[in-house]
Amino acid sequence: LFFLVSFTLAADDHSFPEDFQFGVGSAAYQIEGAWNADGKGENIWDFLTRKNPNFVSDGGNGNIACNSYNRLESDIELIKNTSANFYRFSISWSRIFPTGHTYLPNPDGIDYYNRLIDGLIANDITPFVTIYHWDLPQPLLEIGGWPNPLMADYFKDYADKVFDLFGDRVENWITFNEPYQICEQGFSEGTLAPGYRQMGIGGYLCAHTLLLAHAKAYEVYNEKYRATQKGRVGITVHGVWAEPESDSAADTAAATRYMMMHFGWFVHPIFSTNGDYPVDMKNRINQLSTTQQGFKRSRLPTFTQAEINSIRGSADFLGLNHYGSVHCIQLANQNDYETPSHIVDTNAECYPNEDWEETAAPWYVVHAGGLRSILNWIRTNYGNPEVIITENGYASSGENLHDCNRVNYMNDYLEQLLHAIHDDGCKVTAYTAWSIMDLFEWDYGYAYGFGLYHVDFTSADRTRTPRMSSYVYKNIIETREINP
Ligand code: BGP
Repeated sequence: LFFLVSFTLAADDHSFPEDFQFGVGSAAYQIEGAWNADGKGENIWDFLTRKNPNFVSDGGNGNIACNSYNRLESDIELIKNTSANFYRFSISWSRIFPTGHTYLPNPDGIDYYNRLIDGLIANDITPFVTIYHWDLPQPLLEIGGWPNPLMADYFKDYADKVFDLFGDRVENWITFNEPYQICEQGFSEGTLAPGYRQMGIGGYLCAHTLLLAHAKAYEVYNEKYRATQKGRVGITVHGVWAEPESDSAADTAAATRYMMMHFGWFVHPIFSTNGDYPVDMKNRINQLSTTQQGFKRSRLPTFTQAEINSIRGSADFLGLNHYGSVHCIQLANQNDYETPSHIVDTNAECYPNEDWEETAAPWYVVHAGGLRSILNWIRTNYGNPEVIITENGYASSGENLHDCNRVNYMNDYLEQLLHAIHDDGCKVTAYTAWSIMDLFEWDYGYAYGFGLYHVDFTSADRTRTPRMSSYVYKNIIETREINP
């Protein structure tokens, strides 16, 4: 019976709760273009894609992207056409503070975000702002970037100014988008800017500073702004759902380790009661560092008790970016690896199941049940915090205006979300479709897109055309129901 109940929605359960909010998303470097317009400073993506034009697989970069910097009014119109309740976008740090330092502001950059925020509000669209979505000012990389502990204070100063400048109109804040990708991919594996390859070391240092930076920004908001601005501050973490390949104890443990060491790495310190990295993560890295790899201390830095206290509970909601799922088995022959890496530390080999539908983005496969599972994992492990789905979407290539696959994806994931809300009691209050339009994708440039709108990147004005999914989504938002 439980099986039937959980896979067929009762009539009432087809609706989203009355106060549930729907949005569409983007990020500054992926959409704005105008990389050096009106006093904007250089960021790590500007720098790296210029220095190494093939860093992104199709040779793409965000120099022009969707040219949204110059299409502000028409983009607001296009968001309005989806009936979205909110627009999630990010602020380009180097557009408003070209050197990264807050004592040197760029008035034109600040003006751009003021016009964007005011334009959204005038159209009844709530601004939902990501403070940092991967585009670090280049001068701050030159002092080491996130692995440098000083960055926690530089980020605090930046967040403080952002609250001060825009917080009279913005009530929804995300400090960081996807710390795992920023740190592990940016500073350990080198697959995202700045492309530093310091396996099993750089990522942990970066993550440590980033968590402290997040907590400091949260503290500043509480001390200076919360009473008057009455907003909320959260963090967005990328959550791939990991299932064991079989029900063996080894595979089950591998899947749990994967969850803990990707998602829990960041969610645990903020949302668990112990306010620190997951215990298993600490033990494994400590053990491998000191025995197998001959380090005198753990490669994972430690927090002081005061730091733990400041990180624990430092978010009003958890932002979840969810695209796909994996199956895990225990890594074979882990002792063959002499160099440290997060993969060896995790000791799990995880791949999408062959039966799951592929999308145009390698690794993102369709498994809608994974969304319900990860939401329940959050509910049971972290005391059912408020969750906002800050990204979910389907990658396709080409124009694809009649995007049935994206529509099916959206319907299926939203249906699982309804189960999580109505049947399981998960506290999810908002959903963001990634992305409002096709935009620059970090690994693959313009090879595929997630857009509700197609963008013609060969046309000078980057013409936008609505896809079928934009109408379907609009209908869902207006009726607050999925209409398969
Ligand atoms: C998330 C990022 C987004 C977006 C999306 C698609 O990780 O927050 O900015 O890019 O993934 O990913 P990709 O660009 O790797 O296809």
